[in-house]
Amino acid sequence: MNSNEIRKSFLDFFDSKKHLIVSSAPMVVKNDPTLMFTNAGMNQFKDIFLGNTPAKQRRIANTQKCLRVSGKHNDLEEVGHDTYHHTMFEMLGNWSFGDYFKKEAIDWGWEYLTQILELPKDRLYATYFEGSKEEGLEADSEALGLWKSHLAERQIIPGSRKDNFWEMGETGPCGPCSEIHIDLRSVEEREKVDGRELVNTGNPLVIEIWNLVFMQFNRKASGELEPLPEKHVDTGMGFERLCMAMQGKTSNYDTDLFQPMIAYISTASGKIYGQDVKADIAMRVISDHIRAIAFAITDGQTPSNNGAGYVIRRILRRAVRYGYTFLGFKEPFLYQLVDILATQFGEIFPEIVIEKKMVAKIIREEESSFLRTLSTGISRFEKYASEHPAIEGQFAFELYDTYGFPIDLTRLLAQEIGKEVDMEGFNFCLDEQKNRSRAATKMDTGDWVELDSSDKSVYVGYDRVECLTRVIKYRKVSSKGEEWHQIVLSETPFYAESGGQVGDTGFLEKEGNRIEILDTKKENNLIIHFAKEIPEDLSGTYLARIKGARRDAIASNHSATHLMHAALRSVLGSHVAQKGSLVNDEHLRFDFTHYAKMTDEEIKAVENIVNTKIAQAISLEERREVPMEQAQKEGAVALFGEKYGDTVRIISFDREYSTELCGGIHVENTSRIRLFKIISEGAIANGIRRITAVTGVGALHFLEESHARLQEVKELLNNPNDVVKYVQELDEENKALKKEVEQLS
Ligand code: ALA
Repeated sequence: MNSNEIRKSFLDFFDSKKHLIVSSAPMVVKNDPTLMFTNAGMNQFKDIFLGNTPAKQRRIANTQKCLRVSGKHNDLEEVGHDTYHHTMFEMLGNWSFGDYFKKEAIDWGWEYLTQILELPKDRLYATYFEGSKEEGLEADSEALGLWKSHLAERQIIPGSRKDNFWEMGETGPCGPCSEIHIDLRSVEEREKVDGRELVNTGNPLVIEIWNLVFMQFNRKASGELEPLPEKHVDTGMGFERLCMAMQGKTSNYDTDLFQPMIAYISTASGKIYGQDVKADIAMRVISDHIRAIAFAITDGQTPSNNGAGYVIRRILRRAVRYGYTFLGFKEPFLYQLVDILATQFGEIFPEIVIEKKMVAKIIREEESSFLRTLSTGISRFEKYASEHPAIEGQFAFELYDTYGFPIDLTRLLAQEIGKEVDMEGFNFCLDEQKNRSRAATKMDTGDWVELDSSDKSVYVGYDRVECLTRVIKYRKVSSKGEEWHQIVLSETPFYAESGGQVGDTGFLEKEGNRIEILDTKKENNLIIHFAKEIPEDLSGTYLARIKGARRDAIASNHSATHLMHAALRSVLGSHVAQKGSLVNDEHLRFDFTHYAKMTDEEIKAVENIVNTKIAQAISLEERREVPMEQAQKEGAVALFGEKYGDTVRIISFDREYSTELCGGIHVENTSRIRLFKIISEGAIANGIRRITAVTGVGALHFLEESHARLQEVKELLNNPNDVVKYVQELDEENKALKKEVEQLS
């Protein structure tokens, strides 16, 4: 079976077991401060496990794009050096939300592997949780018993907390798990050493393919395990490994998932895969990393200097560097592979096809700039080496930090001229930097103090700006030396930051006492209100009220963003796609794809269209809970990298003119925006432009200020009748005088 057939067989199988097949969530995580990237299929369902959101369907299956390059699950250093770890990989998963549990999970897993895929039973092993005294948890005898009906006892192995108790991160949903491993060694090897001995020992051919997690607990910040309201199943199967097993290969890179890429790299570099250890590693690194980079960009994370963007930049640089050093790629190369990805994955992840031009452009740009740094760094190295007997740790660190040189590259360069790198010094500098950044990003999150555990939090802010409410729970968090209190309310009019729109601010009031809410954010679908000061007793009924004038300014900027988006598409063309957006009470900022600087005429045309729409006083049409299918049929503008549910909210200002999927706050009528003015337009990356604009009072202030500046200039020039003409003459006179002075001197 080829990889597409294998993937399909998994989804078809769980479809036949009454699972709803959903698409992969974006790889870039937005609403969870504990995660940068999706690291497991279950991330998008975390709020269901925690009981924050009810499950709409109790059985779900999919393939999920995952990235394990930061945080608790990080495989980056292994990638390329071994044959079965990846940065980005697909995780096939089936879920039960409070529906079936261990029996069905195990029986169906077995049925799929042995009856549908017909993998040989004697090569399969299952592990189960042996229990933990420390945690006060018993061995999972239920899983053991269930496996006994499928496997001989020698194929069932107890496992420790490390291997058989799965946790998403430091906190969050977790539970005992049961893994399925496969032995892919030759018959002779298997006769020599029993596969049982090699399970979970790091053997590349006796590997885990599927993890069945029985979600039962929430790990709290205190380390305590708290039982979840319901029991769930979360499974994850490594798709690339499954393909290796099914296609009779001994490396993931030998499957049809990677071979087209490796063949292309091989032709381009003139090196044959399988002949030179280092070139092979480089080919594996590139064919792996290009997937992570391209899909991260497609899902909205461009390479940048900090946070998640920096992780992507580091992966890209790692690929460039391996190509440069071991395959001789001195010119941008990676971007050429995007086409192959689009052909291979277009069916299951259509976003890569639609975005491929933009993705390739961004990658190419990054490559060029890093290749320049790389050659500057190499010159720096050569100069330094000619003046010093050895390479000091501090200098190696500078190369690493400023030029993105991994230490093995510096060592390689040193080795070539017979010099040593002071590794102790380098590691010291590296540790120091790690400690610094750890201290800068450290966040201590206290456990929730629950006042009312039975209650759910309801958002009423689309219809109201105030409401009566109660505090459900609160906790203390501290980061970067600041302390905050986070509060969850039973009902709230506060909009939580999302879709580019900032969070609301306002007050909670009870009997003359006031708690000031300084920000509102979402975490796993919970709306969290941020306060500096809270009273000791938070019980009782509060009036929650948002700052109305600020909210009106935000709504005005948000609606103007929609009007401008449509205007940009009509003035510049339908290739304009939103790439980023920020809406606050002062301005709106909008990033979009377009390949040239906008001319003054184009800017004016966009302003005119938007101001005409404002003058036409078009009423807001807001539709909630529209089935996604219908929204698509209507051609509502959706964004890649956004996770949408089965039903969506649609915002239109004249359906023919502007219709977008949006969860934000808008004016009731475009006339409320009053005035729209673009104040800047520029490039932020190759092919991506940024517009900043103002509306309403903000636009008036801008015009007033511009006018005042002009007045000042006029006064400085003694109020000429035509100031422009006057300045032109002044400029010409100045040039003539300069020339004369030059001649004279
Ligand atoms: N969530 C489990 C894992 O990632 C299935 O292994």
